[in-house]
Amino acid sequence: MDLVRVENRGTGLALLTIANPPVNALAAPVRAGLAEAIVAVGRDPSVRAIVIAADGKAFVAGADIGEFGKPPVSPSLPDLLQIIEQSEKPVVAAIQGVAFGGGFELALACHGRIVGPDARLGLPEIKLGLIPGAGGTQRLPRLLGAAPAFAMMLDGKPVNAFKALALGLVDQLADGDLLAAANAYALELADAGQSPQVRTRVGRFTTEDRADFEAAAAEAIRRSPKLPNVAALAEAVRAAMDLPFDEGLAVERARFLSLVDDPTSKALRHVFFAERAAGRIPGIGKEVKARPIAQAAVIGAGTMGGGIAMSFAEAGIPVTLIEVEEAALQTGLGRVRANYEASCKRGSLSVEDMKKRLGLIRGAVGLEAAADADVIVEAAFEEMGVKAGIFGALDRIAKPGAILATNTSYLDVNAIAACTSRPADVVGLHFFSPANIMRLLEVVRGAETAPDVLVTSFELGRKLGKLPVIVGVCHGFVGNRILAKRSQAAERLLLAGALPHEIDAAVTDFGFRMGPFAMADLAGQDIGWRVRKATGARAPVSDALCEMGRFGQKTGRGFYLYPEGARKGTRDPETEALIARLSEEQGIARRSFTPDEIIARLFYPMVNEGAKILEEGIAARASDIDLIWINGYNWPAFTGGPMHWADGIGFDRIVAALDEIATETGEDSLRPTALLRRLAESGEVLANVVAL
Ligand code: T1G
Repeated sequence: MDLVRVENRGTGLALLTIANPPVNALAAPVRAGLAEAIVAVGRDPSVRAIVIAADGKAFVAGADIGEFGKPPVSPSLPDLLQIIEQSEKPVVAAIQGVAFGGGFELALACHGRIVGPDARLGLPEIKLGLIPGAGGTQRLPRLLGAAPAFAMMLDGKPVNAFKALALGLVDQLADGDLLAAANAYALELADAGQSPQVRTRVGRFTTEDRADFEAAAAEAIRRSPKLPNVAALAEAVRAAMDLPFDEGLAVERARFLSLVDDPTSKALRHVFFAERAAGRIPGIGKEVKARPIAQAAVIGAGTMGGGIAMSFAEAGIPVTLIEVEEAALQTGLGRVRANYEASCKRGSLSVEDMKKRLGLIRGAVGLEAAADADVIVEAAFEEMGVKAGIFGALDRIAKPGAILATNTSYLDVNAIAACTSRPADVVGLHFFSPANIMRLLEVVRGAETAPDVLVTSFELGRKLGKLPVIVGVCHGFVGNRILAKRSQAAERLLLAGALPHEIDAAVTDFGFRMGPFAMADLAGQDIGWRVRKATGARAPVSDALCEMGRFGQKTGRGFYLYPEGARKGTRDPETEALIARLSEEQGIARRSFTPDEIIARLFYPMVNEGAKILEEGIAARASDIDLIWINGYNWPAFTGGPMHWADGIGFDRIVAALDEIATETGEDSLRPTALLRRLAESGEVLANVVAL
């Protein structure tokens, strides 16, 4: 199939159409096709002007991310853009849908740009750990100025057609026939003998603009010490101001190519493809269609239930929030309103939108109010008896075909399904707190959950702005099961000799926003304590603190001290003395640990548990586990997630370390699982392990 069609319209205009579904990525054959076409029509005396258009909903999604790291294939994108820009015959881009990354850079190298009303233009390379590598850092500042261009490339967000026109990024917004407008504009340029090049735009860099840029660059670099592409972006934009165009282009290209090989970019590109792979549910093909979801119900107006109801309202889906008695319902509705009012106060939500969302949330008392819902999400107390009662009642109340979902974090979804006569309609939808903010949605596949219920759950999850990931039924599914391993490892480390602030510092230096102990104090240790008492689990230090009523921030002290309600804890000598006493009672000779040892002792057991999860088929692929920890627990995305990070460490090292820790602590559960031993012997990586 021709990836670039060439049509000589006989009107003096040549139309080049990119056809590389699904998003017209600028893969090597597309670049070659475009280069050949531009040269060919450039030689054709019957052609006076050229338009570049594209098939499908996207103009061009960018360079082909899958090509990075592979041997380069000519023409490179900069070479192609040079051919376009140097064309004597004017070249105009006709942009519908997205023009991202190299797609927007291609348009900037053209002599004119016409957009349709659905166009979105952006340079999101920063999100891939890169910078624009085909002139974006040199051309965009010439159109916008250095500071606005730097800001746009730093957040990577697109602008819509109207904003693009207002900013002067495009020449026209065609509200009718986009191609006709582009053709007319190209011929107009030809008639005027013009082929205006963005590279020749000068005079945008005022003293004020330069000062604003330098301040923004310094702040951006300070905030992202672990991201080399931020400094590289600043360097490239500075070159746009200080150097002739081609020299600036050379600086950009050199920085871009070094970033392509950087581990942070490889990690972020891994995450990009992981998010797309997560949408593929094992054993379910595209022929399985979702059930229609016109209205929802949420059972339980607590923090989770309220947050879930807010997610539905945000997606424009009417939702009934149900409680067992009026007072609890009013408390829940009050909390939802307070959340919205806080957002309005912050300016992140308009009053109009708040009213619209509140208008979509109806409160009710009694499960009968769920009778008309197409999906019902149970977010009641985390106790099997309570859930069994609710699902038994819903089985009688809910309409045929309604999806019955539980938001349980730990409990057995199959046991809950067995409380109904319709286990095929039962699924776990495990939201993460706060449910209206956190992206992750673990979709728990019960033994009898119907394929279309899973497809509906994924489609609904995306509509709610979530990242759905399929998981199997076990205690804690994937995220919390691995979290339990980290929590046990953290407690073990305290007794072995490390102190809370040392462990938290190692974890935040790794890239987490908070360490495990600061997080426990923030969330409140009493929650985990209650679960441990119910399951007979032990956490000697946390249990001792909870026995003393030291739950964390909410009680003014936990692992740390929070004087006068401070948000940031300070070391608590009493906690440290308690830890030393517990070590002594257990006959453990305390020793110090380096940050690297702390990271290994905390994270290797998590990787081991992830490997067991893959062996048991609880997760479909290693990259799903990465997404769960990045989006549910703030594992730093620039390391790719726990499994991608482990791939980079090497399993010979991890297996040896786990054996050593297991021997030292006598914890046989830390022995490396068979899959890890296999990888250590074969030198293989987890990324190639297909669990299902
Ligand atoms: N390269 C390769 N494949 C891509 C791709 C890309 N740029 N964009 C999307 N795909 C694949 C994706 O993996 C999926 O594949 C399918 O297309 C549909 O994607 C030199 C260096 C455009 C908004 O970062 O943001 O240009 O799973 O499910 O929801 O300066 O895709 O079907 O096998 O996301 O409709 C910069 C990335 C690249 C944009 C469409 N561009 N893409 O969303 O579909 S670097 C980007 C997106 C660059 C230059 C630099 C979205 C989309 P599969 P999808 P969608």
